[in-house]
Amino acid sequence: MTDPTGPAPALTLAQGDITREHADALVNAANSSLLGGGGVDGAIHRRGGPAVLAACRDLRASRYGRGLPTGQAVATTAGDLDARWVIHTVGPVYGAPGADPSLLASCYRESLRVADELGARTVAFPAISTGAYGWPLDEAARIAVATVRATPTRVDEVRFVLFDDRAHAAFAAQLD
Ligand code: AR6
Repeated sequence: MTDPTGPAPALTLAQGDITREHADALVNAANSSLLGGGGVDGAIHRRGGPAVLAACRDLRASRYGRGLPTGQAVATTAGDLDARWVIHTVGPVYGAPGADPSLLASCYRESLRVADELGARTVAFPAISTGAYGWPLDEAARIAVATVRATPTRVDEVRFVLFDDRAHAAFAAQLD
C-alpha cells in the first residue's frame, strides 16, 4: 500500500512533444485497445519502440481482454523513451453517451494513483481527450488542473506538456 501524503506537487507547464520529455512517467492518451493510434499515442509508440507495444499486448492478454475502460490507467515499460514508465489512460470521447467530465478527471486521478504505486516522482501529462476525442480545451484544462490539485499524491512534479500555443495558453490560464 502506498501512503499518498506529503506536500502538493509542483504543477509545471512545457510546450512541445511529450515524447521528448524526461520524467519518471509519461502519460499516454491511449484508447481502450491499448494497441496504439494517432496523436500522443502514435508518438509514444513510435519513440517508445516495440517494447511498449509488447507490454500493451501482454496487458490485453492478461488483464484487459475487453480493453482498458475509460477513466482507468495502467503502466508499462517506457521502452526507448527517456522515462521509466508509460502510464496509459483512456480519456472520454466528448459528447459520447456517458462521457461525463468525471471520467476525464478520473484519468488524471488514476494516473497519479498508478504513479504513486510505481514510486514515480515526476509525471508528464498531455492534454487528455483534447485531440481526436474532441474535448474543448478550456474545460479540459480546468478539469486537469483542478483534479491534480485535489488529488493526494507523493509525486513531486506534475508537468503538463502541451503541443501547441492554444493548449499551452488554456493550461497557463488555469495555473494563474
Ligand atoms: N506531445 C504532446 N501533445 C500532443 C502530441 C505529442 N506528441 N501529439 C498530439 N498532442 P490526442 P485524445 C496533443 O488525439 O484526444 C489516439 O489516436 C493534441 O494536440 O493524442 O485523448 C488514441 O489512440 C491534443 O491537444 O488524444 C486514441 O484513439 C492532445 O495531445 C485517441 O487518439 C490529445 O490529443 C485519443 O484521443
